[in-house]
Amino acid sequence: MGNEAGLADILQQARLTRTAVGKLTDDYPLDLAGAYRVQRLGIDRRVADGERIVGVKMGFTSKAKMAQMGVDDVIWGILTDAMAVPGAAGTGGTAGPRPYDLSGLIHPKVEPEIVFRLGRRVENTDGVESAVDAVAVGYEVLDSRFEGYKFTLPDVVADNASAAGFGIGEWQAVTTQGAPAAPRPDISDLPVTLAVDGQPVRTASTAAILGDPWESLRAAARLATQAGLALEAGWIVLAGGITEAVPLTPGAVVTVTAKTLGAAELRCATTTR
Ligand code: OOG
Ligand code: MG
Repeated sequence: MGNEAGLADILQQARLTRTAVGKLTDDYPLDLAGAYRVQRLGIDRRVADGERIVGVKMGFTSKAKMAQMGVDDVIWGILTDAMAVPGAAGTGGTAGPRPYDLSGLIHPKVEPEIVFRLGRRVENTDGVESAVDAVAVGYEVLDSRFEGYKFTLPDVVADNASAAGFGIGEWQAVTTQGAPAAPRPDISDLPVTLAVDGQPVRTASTAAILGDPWESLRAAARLATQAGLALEAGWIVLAGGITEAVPLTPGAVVTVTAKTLGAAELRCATTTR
């Protein structure tokens, strides 16, 4: 346990000082269960410092992501309010959101996501779909604390699945809430585009997420049940990157669109460190 606290320290320092470290598994034996304990220790510290848990993020739910990062199992990480990018749904006005500051990050990337919102607490896998009260298109900002994004599965789990930020487009209400047998919105094959400065750089179908993003939600409920945790009312679930993640650069304007769901936007600040 002492060792796990030490590993949480290493990752916390890497994040706070913007200095990537070599993978933990080069120097320490770390299995998946231990890695999740290290992840939790890191989150517990952030909560002790005033952050609030707002949901979870699924990782490696698409082949594109597994291939890009060289791993082959579904994982999860924990999201806090400090990671939320305000104004991602667009303001439509001239006084838009403050540009997103990259200067606190090591080597940020962005990837398109589908996001679920839970209208009630989920304590097991039964009928988790009926707990969803809204879905949206969104994105995730990743920032591995490991040099060159090089990690094994336990490393990336300990590093809270590279979580750094997330933005959510306009919520689309799911009106079937509370009715387990009611049909869910079909989001199984929506075209998704990630554009940088107006140029599409990645496109894919939401089918890339385990065949259907709802599968990722079920996987989240399964992982939560295994971990003895509940998914709380109001939490969000990021279903996992649909395409490979692309590097973020100062001044970049990133737009993620999904047919029928809308768009989410990320405006990066032009200042460098
Ligand atoms: C790990 C995070 C994976 C996803 O959506 O698959 C992830 C990484 O790629 O560094 O967030
Ligand atoms: Mg992701």
